[in-house]
Amino acid sequence: MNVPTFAVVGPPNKGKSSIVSTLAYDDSVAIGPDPGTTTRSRRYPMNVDEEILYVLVDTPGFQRPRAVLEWMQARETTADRHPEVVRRFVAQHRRTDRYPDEVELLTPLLDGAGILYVVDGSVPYGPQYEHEMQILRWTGCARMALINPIDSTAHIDVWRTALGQYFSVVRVFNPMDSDVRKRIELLKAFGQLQDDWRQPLSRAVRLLQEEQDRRRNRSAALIASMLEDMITLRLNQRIREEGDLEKATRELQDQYRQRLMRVENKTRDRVEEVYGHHGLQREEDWLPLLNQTTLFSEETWKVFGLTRQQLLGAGAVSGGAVGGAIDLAAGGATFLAGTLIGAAIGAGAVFFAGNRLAEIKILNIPMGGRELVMGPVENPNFPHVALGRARLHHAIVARRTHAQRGALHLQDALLQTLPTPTSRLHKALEAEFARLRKSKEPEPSSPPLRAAVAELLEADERRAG
Ligand SMILES: Nc1nc2c(ncn2[C@@H]2O[C@H](COP(=O)(O)OP(=O)(O)O)[C@@H](O)[C@H]2O)c(=O)[nH]1
Ligand SMILES: [Mg+2]
Repeated sequence: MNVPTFAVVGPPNKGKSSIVSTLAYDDSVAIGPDPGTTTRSRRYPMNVDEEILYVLVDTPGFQRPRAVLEWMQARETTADRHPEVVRRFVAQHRRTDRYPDEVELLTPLLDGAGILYVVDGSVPYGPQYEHEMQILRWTGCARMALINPIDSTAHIDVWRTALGQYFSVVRVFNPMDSDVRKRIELLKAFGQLQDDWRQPLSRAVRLLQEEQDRRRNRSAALIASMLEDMITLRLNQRIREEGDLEKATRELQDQYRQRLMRVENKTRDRVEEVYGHHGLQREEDWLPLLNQTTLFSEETWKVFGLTRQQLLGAGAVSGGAVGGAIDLAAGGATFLAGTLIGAAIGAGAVFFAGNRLAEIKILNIPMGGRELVMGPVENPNFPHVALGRARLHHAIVARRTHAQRGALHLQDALLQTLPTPTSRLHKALEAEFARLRKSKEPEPSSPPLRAAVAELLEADERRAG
């Protein structure tokens, strides 16, 4: 089996290891701000279902390309002998410490790897790179150049012209910001390099696309079951002593809020794992799902012109339902308009739409005493907010590459890039949410809800690309 293998080579600190990490979907590749992070060549296979689709070889950068080229030129005869000279160079210096990095990076090329030469499009082109490119040409290997615009695209055009002299294919590729579609385009270009790689690489492209669909569908199932868990959440709290009602209510609301947030966080962890990102830190620059100080504060009750005493008092007298009157930010329709979502949540605006989050009931316990019961979530806006947040998180995770090593930044600005659900989809979601709100028992996972969420995630992905 001829598994397409690519050695990523070039000057130090131009993002070679980052490209390996992104294309191999592997966050174990060492990436660092200092040159010399990579000292040995190492193979990183890309697997789907335990099948190796292709292999990336990370290599150290060129250190003394000029001296190496001079060594080779001193032994030059004719072009047909160039690969042989490269082979001799490696053989003669393998056991010396004169050119350790060049020996390391040339070795996989002698074993038949294709070349991905990586340069930085934000720095000017210069003649010093020609030594490296000349050496690579002498290997006779299939080769392609990638321009990584690390800080800018300022010098891309000049690079393109120069690289075109040495490489049959030249592409711009940013390992930090490339969604699956861009990675797949690159793989297709790799297929042009060598005839016998075309077929395995088009198979790789197909399997990667299928894998992406599987990941999206798995995420949709997780998000759907998150919504089910949230909407149907019911919690109770024992009222231990008479006059304890207020304290018990507060505790119950607190617990309720924490449970909702825990469900959201757990779902986020699992979605990240679906995409092969483990133990990510998350940073949010927008409002938490439920903000205690705004949502459960005295001020919140006052928005309704009522005190907690009044509300609870009325409930206790009638012995029936107590209006929780806890409300969630933002109106339903607003949340569905793509461009307005960002404005509403992003600005941190909390306003109350006149619907409660969940009802609190006081029940008599058969053995004596009373308890408070809260849930399911009644606020019709809440599931839309929770879903909008999950879509944003998913969109960011799905396009994160494994070369990105920092915290996952959940930016509200990105919300505005998510498309508005079609009215058909909105109706389907509303019907599902309404059904869940009425359910007395935790619901088994619902295929229509999963399908609706999956459709939304796919639309998000198309929009982001
Ligand atoms: N902003 C940005 N930084 C990059 C990009 N590619 C690489 N880097 C950074 O550049 C440094 C060197 O990257 P690395 O992949 O280790 O380069 P190598 O020495 O060529 O393997 C690291 O700090 C990376 O985070 C990029 O496309 N954008
Ligand atoms: Mg490196």
